Amino acid sequence: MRVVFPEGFYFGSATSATQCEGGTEGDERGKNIWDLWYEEESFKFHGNIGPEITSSFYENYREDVRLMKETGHNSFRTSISWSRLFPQGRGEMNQKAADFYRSLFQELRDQGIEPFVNLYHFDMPVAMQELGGWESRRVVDYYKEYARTCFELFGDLVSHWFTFNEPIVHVECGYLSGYHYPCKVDPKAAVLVAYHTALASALAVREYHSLNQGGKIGIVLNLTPAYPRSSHPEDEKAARIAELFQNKSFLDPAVKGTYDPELVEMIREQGLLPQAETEDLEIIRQNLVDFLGVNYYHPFRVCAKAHVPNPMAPFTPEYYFDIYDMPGKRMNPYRGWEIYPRGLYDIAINLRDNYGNIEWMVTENGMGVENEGRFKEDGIIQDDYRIEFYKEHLTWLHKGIQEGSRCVGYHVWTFIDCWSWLNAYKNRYGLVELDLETQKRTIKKSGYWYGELLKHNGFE
Ligand code: BGP
Repeated sequence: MRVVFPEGFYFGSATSATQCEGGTEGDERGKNIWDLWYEEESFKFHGNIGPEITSSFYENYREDVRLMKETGHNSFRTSISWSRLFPQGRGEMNQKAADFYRSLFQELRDQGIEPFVNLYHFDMPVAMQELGGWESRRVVDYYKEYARTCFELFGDLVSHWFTFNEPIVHVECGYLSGYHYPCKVDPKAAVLVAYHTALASALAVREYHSLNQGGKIGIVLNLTPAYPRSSHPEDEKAARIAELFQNKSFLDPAVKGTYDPELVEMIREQGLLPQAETEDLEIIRQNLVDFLGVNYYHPFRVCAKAHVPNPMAPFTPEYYFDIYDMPGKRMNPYRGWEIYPRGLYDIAINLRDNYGNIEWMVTENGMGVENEGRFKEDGIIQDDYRIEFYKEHLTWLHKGIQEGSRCVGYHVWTFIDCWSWLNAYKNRYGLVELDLETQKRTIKKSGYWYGELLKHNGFE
C-alpha cells in the first residue's frame, strides 16, 4: 500500500522560541516567565536545566536550516519571542531580535522552506506578567501592538501566521494546576485568561487582515478528541462536556466567532463568567481565522463521575467528568500519553463536518522518548518506534484527506531535540539528536526517513 499526499503538501516540523533559541551575551533579549520561574524555583525543572541555552538555535540557525533541507522540510514552524523583540513587552524594540528573525525567515525562504510563524508559545514577557499577564485587558492591547509590529516587520517574508499555540495550556497549567507560571489556582482568573486570549487572537487576526498582506493567519489548538468509556448516556454526556472545555472552548470562538451556549451556562453556574464588553465580543465574532493548526498527541478518555465533587475544592472541568483509565491502552510510558493514531482521522472528520471543512494542518505530532542514547548504533539513534508512530498517524490522516478533509500539511514535533518546559531535556522528540554538552547535532534514523517522505510525497 502506498500512502501519497496531495501535491504541495507541507511536510516539516515545529519548535518554539523559548524551547530552542537560547541566546548570547549582549543579545538584549528581555526575560519571559520561564526565565523568571527558573530563577525562582529551578528545582522544579527536570535535571535543574533551564531555558538559557536550550538548543542554541539563535546562534546556529544557518547550519540548522541546512539540516532541515537534509531532513525533508519544505516548511517549518517556530515562534517569535515577544520578550526578545520587546524586552519590556512594548515600547523600545530590540533591533538585534528584529535582525535575527528577518535573517532566519530569509534563510528559510532562500532554502525553499516555507516559514510558519507563531506569535505566542506559553512565553509571557516578565514585564507584561507584572501588569497581570492575560488577566489584564491592557496586556491584550499590548499583544495586539506586538502582533502588528511583527506583521509589519516580517510580513514580506512570512505568509503563514499563528496567533497562539495551544492557548488552553496556559489557562489550565498557569491558573488551575500549577504547571506553568504564575502557578495560580484561581478558576475565575482561568476563565478570564481564556476569554482574554481568544480576544487577543481575534484582535491579531483583525490587525493582520487590515494590512492586506495576502497571507493567512490561524491559531494552533491541541485538539484532544474526548471518547466516552461506554455508550451509557452519562458516559456520553461526560465526553460531550469534556469536549466543550478541552476543545470547543477555543475552537468555536476562533472558527465560528461564538461560544457554545452549554459551556457558557456551566461557567455561569459555577459563578465564573467574566464581565465581557459588547465591543470585545463583537471583535471575537467578526475576526475568524483563515486556517487552523492542530497539535495532536493523545486522546482524552472520560466517564461519568463516580463521586460527588468536593464542593470546597477549586473548580476544574473535572467537576463534570472523570478521566477513564482504559485497560490495555497503548502508552508512551516516558510521557505518560496514550498513543491512538486514529484520533487524527476523527479530528479530520470533525473539522470537515462541524467546522465548515476549514483548511487546517497538523502543526505538532510526535513521541518523546527518555534516554534515547541506548538506541544508538553506528553513531545514529535507531528510532524505528518514532518512524512507526509517524507512519501510523500519517495513514489515518491520509484517510481523512481522502474522505474530503482539507488538511494541507503535517509537522512533527520536533526538528532538533529541544527543551520541554518542566521536563527540560528528559524526553527527546527530535528528528535530529542534540548532544547537550557539545551542542553537536546528529540526524536520527527518523530524520533520514523523513527526508525520503518528502521526496516521494508519501511512503510505502
Ligand atoms: C506541546 C507544546 C510543545 C511541546 C510538546 C511536547 O503541548 O506545544 O511546546 O513541548 O507539547 O510536550 P512536552 O514538551 O510536554 O513533552
